[in-house]
Amino acid sequence: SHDRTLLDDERLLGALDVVLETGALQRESLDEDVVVEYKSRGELVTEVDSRSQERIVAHLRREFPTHGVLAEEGATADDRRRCRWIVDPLDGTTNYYHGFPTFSISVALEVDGTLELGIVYDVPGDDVYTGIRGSGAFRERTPITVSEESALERSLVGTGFDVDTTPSVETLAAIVETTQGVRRTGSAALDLIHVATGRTEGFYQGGLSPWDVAAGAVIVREAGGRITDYGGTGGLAGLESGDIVASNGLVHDALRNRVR
Ligand code: 2AM
Ligand code: CA
Ligand code: CA
Ligand code: CA
Repeated sequence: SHDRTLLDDERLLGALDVVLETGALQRESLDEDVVVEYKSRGELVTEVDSRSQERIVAHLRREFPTHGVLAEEGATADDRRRCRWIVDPLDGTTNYYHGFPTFSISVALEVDGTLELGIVYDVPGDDVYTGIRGSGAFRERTPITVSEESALERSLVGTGFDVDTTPSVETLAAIVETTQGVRRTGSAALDLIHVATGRTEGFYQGGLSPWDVAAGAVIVREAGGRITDYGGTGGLAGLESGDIVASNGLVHDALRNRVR
């Protein structure tokens, strides 16, 4: 996997192989019928989510026996240790279940309460995005940076909403009326990658969990962008509240002021 990233960091490389292998298994099973359970009308979990998580978590625990793991599908262990991995084994499960080719794997490492590295694997696109705090953000071996657009009216903005609760249609209307367009991909981790690569100027979504956001947050910051909660507080505030605004920095407050 060394030839997939410029970043020569043993923690990153120790997690990368299992992410790529797990993604390959997800691609292979995309057109198969998979067993699904419903957490709610809008939230599905498939056997592929569970299998992917088991594979990734088992590998991380072998490779990094002193680290903890916080992962979406319950198999959380020792997540209060100094170093903990934050794992979403399949981000965009509704897309995956429908065969809609937009989903990802998101893996981050937090050390002493600071997000140190992030891996987001665009599985259908077979592109791996990485970031390490202080060392930059990359698509494969190419550095990525956020967009230089400073006007919200010339911005493309990503969002997502929990279909089980009423999405804020007022906010959505305000964003539609003041931007060039809105995109809803169904994978929050990939939405953050779209900000980090400059394909979109910003992204907002409420009700997210740490595993949706942690890896993408490192990559957005290292690409020159900004990520906060709805109130504008950075650090881990967005991760803790689950309400996120990410941007190229230039349109951040203009976007944030329209999000309620
Ligand atoms: P998931 O696919 O891992 O569940 C969809 O808008 C994005 O929001 C996805 O990243 C999805 O992650 C995430 N999400 C978080 N909570 C959700 C919920 N209750 N229902 C649907 N998607 C949710
Ligand atoms: Ca889920
Ligand atoms: Ca997710
Ligand atoms: Ca998931």
